[in-house]
Amino acid sequence: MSRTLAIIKPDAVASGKAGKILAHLEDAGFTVRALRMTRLTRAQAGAFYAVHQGRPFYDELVEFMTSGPVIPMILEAEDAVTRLREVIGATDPAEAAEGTVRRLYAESKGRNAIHASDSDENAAVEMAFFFSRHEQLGLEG
Ligand code: 3AN
Repeated sequence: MSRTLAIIKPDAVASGKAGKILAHLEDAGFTVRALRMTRLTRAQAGAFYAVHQGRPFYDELVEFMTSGPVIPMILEAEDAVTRLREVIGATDPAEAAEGTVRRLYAESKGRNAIHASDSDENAAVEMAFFFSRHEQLGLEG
């Protein structure tokens, strides 16, 4: 078993799709190990997406991610990172496969409903970004 970080983004929270997305992830075989609702500051969103700094969509991305509450969560499954990327679909919902979270619930490439870590290394960094060591250690069983 391994773990990854997902974030239900402000568009999906605002449109009342958070529950459906959570059910979709559980139905796909993920166990929720930690979850909270929070609102990112500009500094936090900027730091989270630091790898995209300088790209044309960076400012828009930070603006969007701070526009309302988000729901970060730690999900567990076999090959969690790879499996979750499959379940959420391509960045652009128009290109996402049928039945994926983004195909079902995302509005656009920018407002695309959900984030998922793209590697085990980034998953570790991103889980630590939202959840304390204490919270992560208390998740066994
Ligand atoms: P993914 O979320 O599928 O890993 P990345 O890592 O390429 O996609 O991009 C991170 C986030 O940046 C995306 N989830 C999306 O919200 C935003 N983004 C990426 N490309 C664009 C774009 N061309 N226009 C607007 N926003 C974008």
